[in-house]
Amino acid sequence: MQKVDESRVIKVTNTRYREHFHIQTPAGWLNDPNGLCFFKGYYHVFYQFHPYSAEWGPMHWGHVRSKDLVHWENLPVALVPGDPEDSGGCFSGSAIVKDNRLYLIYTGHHYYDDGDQDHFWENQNVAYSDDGVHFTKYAGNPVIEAPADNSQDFRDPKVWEHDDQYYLVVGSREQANSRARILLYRSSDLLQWQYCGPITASQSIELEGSMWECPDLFRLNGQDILACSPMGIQPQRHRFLNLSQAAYFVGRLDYDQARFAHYGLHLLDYGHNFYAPQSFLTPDGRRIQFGWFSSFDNPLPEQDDGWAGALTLPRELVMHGNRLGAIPAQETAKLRVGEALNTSAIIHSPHQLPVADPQHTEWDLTFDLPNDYDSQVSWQLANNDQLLIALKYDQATGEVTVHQHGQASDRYATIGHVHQLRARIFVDTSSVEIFINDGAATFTERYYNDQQPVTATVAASQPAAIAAKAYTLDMKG
Ligand code: DQQ
Repeated sequence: MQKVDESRVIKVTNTRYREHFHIQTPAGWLNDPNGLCFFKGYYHVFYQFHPYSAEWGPMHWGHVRSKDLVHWENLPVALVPGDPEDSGGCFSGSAIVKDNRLYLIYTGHHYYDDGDQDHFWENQNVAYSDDGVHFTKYAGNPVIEAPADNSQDFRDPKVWEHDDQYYLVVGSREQANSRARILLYRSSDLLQWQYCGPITASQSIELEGSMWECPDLFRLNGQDILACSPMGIQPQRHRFLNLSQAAYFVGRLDYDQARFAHYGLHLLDYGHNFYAPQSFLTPDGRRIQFGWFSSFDNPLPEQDDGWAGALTLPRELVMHGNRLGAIPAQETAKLRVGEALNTSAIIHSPHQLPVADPQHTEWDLTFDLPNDYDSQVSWQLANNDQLLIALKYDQATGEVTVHQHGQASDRYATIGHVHQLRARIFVDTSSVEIFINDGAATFTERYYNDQQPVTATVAASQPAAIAAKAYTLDMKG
């Protein structure tokens, strides 16, 4: 088993954009959340990690654990690449507990020796741990190799248990037509896997994508959900505007026929920066998801400071009508270190919400819109020179719009015509997460502020009542 070369590990050189209550690396690069689970009294979160620079590089699995899902303890790197079955990286995967042992199932990434980073092959591997801290790679790796009709893309296994069997889905691209598909495997021991076949495939690259990374299949309120991170979808008016997106299908998995029948593809989050989410079941039966504050379209200024990327807060997935939505996990209340504001007012022209630390604040805003059909209400975070993030709801279009400073275009979610808008907004040093109307829409955003003071302001196009609560948040609290 490879080890981290401590002499090459980088350090954070400037804390100006460091988050206060989100999972981030000690230093170095982070992308997808991996291996979410609850094991021997701790929640575990792993993440795609490059400890030697603030750029994406040979992928390790970084590791944190928590007793309460919001206060995290850094642990030693769980998986280091470079062994024969993960020579080019330990790519994304998932975790499951069996017989008191924690199993990680992850993708081994391999480059051919032609120096071309786009020329690779992938297989699936197992590692295990009895203490949840130290991991051993299984001597019989790989446990799954790609089927003969597969292209080089074959990654991100997500495992679960059903009727005393283990199943996993893996993201795949078929060789013949270059389209995304999801493959299903079954096992009784997590080590010997039987191929069940492709359960569904993209109907068109333009509309549904060429590769579905990080698939996640789970049951919620009597429906089967296939979440995935499609690459290659073309923008459709106000939808699918990011380079890569996180999306889902609602349907039903037929385990015997290995078929997932489903309705159309929907966005999981409408913001600029959300990708590769993964979910798991808490011991009390909630489906909790973490995502990566992705950045494909814009530079990450924190790379100059020796780190990059963060994971979202834990979100509880809920069905909102026949759509999948998310609300902040109830544990986020444990991050509150003080009440910052509790007020109500009739607002019209811009109205500042005075809190001590607007960049480390949870906002809970309820707008009661007047009984007409074209009111607009808004919330924004700004410094003296720049609008950093702005949220607007327009009754006439039924659309919520989010603007992020520096982004070429806004992002949109249609929630329909409502008379009450509740926005729960979590602002950290360089991220904002917005939850609208208990699961109707979420927006996940990064922002970078270099100037004080920062202020939060609400406004309405016609007089509207607002109830505003705010709490200061900190993981150290
Ligand atoms: N990131 C991992 C892959 C996955 C991609 C590599 C998604 O396993 O497909 O870091 O962001």
